[in-house]
Amino acid sequence: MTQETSSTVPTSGNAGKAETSSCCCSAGREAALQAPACGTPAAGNLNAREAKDFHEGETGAASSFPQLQGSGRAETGQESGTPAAASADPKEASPAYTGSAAERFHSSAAQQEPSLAEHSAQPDPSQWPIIPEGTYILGTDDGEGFASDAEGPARPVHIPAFRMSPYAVTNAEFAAFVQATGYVTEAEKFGWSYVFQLLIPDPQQVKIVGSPERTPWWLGVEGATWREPEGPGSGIGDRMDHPVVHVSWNDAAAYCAWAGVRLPTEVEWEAAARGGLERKRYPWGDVLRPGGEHRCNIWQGVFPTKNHASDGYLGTAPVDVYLPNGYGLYNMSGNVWEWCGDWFTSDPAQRGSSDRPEGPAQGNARLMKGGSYLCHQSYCNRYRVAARSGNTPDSSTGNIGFRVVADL
Ligand SMILES: [Ca+2]
Repeated sequence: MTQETSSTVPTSGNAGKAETSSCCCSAGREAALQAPACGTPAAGNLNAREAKDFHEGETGAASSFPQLQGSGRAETGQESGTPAAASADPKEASPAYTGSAAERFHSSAAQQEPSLAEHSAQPDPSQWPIIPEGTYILGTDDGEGFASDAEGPARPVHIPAFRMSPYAVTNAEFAAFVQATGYVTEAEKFGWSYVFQLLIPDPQQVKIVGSPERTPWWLGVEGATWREPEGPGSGIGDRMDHPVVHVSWNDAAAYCAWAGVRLPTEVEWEAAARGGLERKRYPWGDVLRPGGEHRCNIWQGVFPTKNHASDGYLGTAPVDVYLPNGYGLYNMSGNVWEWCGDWFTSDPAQRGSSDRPEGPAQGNARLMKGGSYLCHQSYCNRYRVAARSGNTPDSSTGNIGFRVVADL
């Protein structure tokens, strides 16, 4: 595999904002995201100038919207699309999803509007698994880890008991929040959000307001929101049990305030993700696919052009697919990045530790854990439990969601 190195040095015009990291599989809304966590030429985000141009380009542009039909579920084995081209992974035999295949995949799903009236309940933490008080070995010295992300060293951290939602917050749950409060997300206020290129049936039919120069697979789609994840005309009617996406950290915090819960700290998230195991790479052990069985929704094939989706999903998956970990938590690896409460830092001395498990007191990016459906070992191996990334609090993409916790 190609082990990426990390660069956490900002480019220019961002003095004092060096502690910002963005995985190559995510994208930031603002200029603060200048520091690519992945050191490949393709990684990175908007620099200050690009971001300025980006936002200037948003205004006054003509609109041209597609009529997408949305579903995040790739019906593997039922596609009649283009056969897979040569794969980097000979074990992958499923058809590859290209742009045209994505169109077929989308058009195969029934389009429905979410029925907000059906989802009016706040979450009930009393039903959630308890993560027991204890001293957990967090971080890693794993050779596959990204030292420049401050994944290491492995160290003991004492954590009081808490409850964690077994699932990421779903579209249904977020709809209940919006129904109760009338909340408007930041993507809705900004008027656009980042969508991964292969999820857009026809990029020529959507209004692209910009794209990060070094991560061109992220397209800023006008009108992309949690309700319409691929832009106007798409929908979540058949994705109510999928994680809500296109929600910023600020949106997640607003949901928590309404629901009487909070975002986990990084150390809480990681201790929970480990599922009672110690010093393991994934929530279930050290082998990605034990017995050949998929345990998470990531990328199979060649990033970023061919996703064989042999795990069953091109985009998001329902929050309860695959086996849970030892604490009964689902999809702690893959599917969507999950916002944590901490500020991100790439300084090991400032990250969560035994004496400061809540992370740094301030920063420019909020921490994310878990990786997403875009992660691949060859490119962004951040679906390991110790992996970490960050993004600005107002950023939103189609692969960032969140999960919540409650104190006992
Ligand atoms: Ca997948």
